[in-house]
Amino acid sequence: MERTFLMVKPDGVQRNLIGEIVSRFEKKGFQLVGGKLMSISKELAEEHYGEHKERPFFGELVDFITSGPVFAMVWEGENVIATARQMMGSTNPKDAAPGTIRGDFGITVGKNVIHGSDSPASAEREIGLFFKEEEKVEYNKLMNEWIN
Ligand code: RTP
Ligand code: MG
Repeated sequence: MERTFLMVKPDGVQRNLIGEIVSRFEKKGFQLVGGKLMSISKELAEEHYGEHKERPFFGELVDFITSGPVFAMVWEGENVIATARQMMGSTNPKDAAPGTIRGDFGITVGKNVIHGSDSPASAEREIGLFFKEEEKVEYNKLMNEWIN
């Protein structure tokens, strides 16, 4: 079963959106595999966003993601990587459709509430960066029979 890495960014935590965001993925039918409130070190931030290190906004991005706690999560389900990206909406909230997380709660591209892996390779890389093996929980939910 596919897994993805999702993270409520510091703005989402400060604005009390953890519950709302977790709730959307729960109600959709995905299964929570791991979740924790944590601070991101500068080193972890630079590694996580390494693909953007030559971009002009890289410094701001690292400063922002380390500016307060984040809520890091692993979610599992069929096509969860692409579906979670759809549920998040476009990177820039001004282009994000109403009904998406960024469309409903964000205004500017810098503070766009949530991060989600953009491919199977980045999901695997990011889950490995943020979660130890023992922090991921294997369990069966009877409810899955009503979804899949
Ligand atoms: P994320 O990685 O955070 O899930 O966002 P994303 O895939 O939708 O967008 P990505 O291209 O990976 O960009 C990472 C984050 O960098 C910030 N950004 N700022 N000032 C700018 O033009 C600009 N462009 C991107 C955004 O906060 C974006 O989420
Ligand atoms: Mg990205």
